[in-house]
Amino acid sequence: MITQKTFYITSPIFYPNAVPHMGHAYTTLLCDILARYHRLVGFETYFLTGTDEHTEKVVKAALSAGQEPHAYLEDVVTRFKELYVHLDISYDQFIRTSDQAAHWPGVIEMWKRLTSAGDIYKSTYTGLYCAGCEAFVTEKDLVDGKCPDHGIEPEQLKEENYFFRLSKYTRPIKEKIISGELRIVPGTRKNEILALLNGGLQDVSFSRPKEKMTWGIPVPCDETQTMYIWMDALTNYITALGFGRGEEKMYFWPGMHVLGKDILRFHAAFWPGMLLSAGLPLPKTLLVHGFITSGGKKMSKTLGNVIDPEELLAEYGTDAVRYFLARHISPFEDGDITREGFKDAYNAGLANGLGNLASRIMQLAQTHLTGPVKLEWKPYPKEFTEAMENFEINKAAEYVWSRISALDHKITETAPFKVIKTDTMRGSELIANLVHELAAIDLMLEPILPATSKKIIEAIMANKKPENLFPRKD
Ligand code: ME8
Repeated sequence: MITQKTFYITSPIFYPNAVPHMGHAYTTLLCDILARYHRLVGFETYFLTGTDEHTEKVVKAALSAGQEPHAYLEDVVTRFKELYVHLDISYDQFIRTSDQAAHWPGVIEMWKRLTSAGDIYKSTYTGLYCAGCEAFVTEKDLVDGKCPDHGIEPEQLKEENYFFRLSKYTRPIKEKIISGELRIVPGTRKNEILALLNGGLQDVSFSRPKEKMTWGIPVPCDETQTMYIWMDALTNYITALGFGRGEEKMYFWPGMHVLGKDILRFHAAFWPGMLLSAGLPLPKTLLVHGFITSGGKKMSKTLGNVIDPEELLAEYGTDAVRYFLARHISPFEDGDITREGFKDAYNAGLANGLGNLASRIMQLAQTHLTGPVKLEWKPYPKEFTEAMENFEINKAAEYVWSRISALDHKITETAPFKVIKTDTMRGSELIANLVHELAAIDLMLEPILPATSKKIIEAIMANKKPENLFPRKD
């Protein structure tokens, strides 16, 4: 029997309380590149994204927009889906936590499993809550009394809730992270979470009184309580596979999660704790990326440094944005984007780089070869696969661009346009070699710049110069 290798990758499910921004575009693009790469190398791949809708932020945003929450959500979800079309995101499923048929049964099943394991109990929560993070926080999470991520003062709460016995799982979670069974990439993030685990995990409040959380999934057997949003949200990674409703795609589990550093502890502590309690395997990998800033600062309307992904996409096109994010932002560190930097990178890497190279080579081929070269399939080079397998997308892209400049030099060095004047055979051979090398580069471009890669391979197969792929921008 042939069992196909599977690859399951998820983005966080984003809050639809505002239109998507560059950070959402970045995370989802990382997932997309990895999903496309794994499909190409033969994995049965499933790529999940979606929206995390049971947040009071949505209710507030809808109110201030003068809309009813459901209508507001439809509009914002449409904006996310449009962004994904414009960015060429090849997701297999877009899950919405308000989907009572797809998502709710699995969350209810999860709650029941935690309860049967004896891990849910009622108690009083006294403490702080940050509505921005949708998290119970402590004084030490604050800077000048405010949440550093959201710049707001948390609310003081005293309420009766159901708690999840997360403390019980501190040790097994730690062991699985140390052994690499739950791999956390990069190492800096692994160390960060191990330091947290060394301090011991506290039990967490897993529900809120219904009058405070009007919007959400009711706790089974207690209508007066609504499930805590992170309990509901994290479970999406398996409800999407049919957990609690037939398990049709559960064979993809466990998979990998891609997320930003802001939500590491939910993914590396809460979620593994829930899975252990429910008797399910932990995710294989968490890829935790940094934050994108603009001019070294957090993007903000007040600073006027917000770069809207849709604006860049409209001005430069899909693959230009994919190129910048893939090559010029490291998934392991914080990255920066400015309009000037974007334009320079575009002109250097795409207009003068890839675009010019493809056009020079295919111009020669079209003029001097009698027909298309015969393409041979070659496996990906080790430098490329290693970078991809370590999730170092920027390194993989860097390698591709090193091959692009090497090929550029080869044209100058071998000068087939001169050779062909005196030796037609030798000249044609040199040109055919250039086309073969262009095709090898193009195959590596496929997960990164899918549309451009397709145009180049079509030009090669038709032995024709492609249209101007990346016009220079002044
Ligand atoms: O946290 N740079 O949703 P969210 C890079 N609903 N990535 C960024 C970023 C930035 N400046 N800002 C945000 C939530 N992100 C929850 C998730 S998952 C079960 C629930 C990205 O809309 C990054 O991936 O606030 C970050 O983790 C995520 O958006 C937070 O998205």
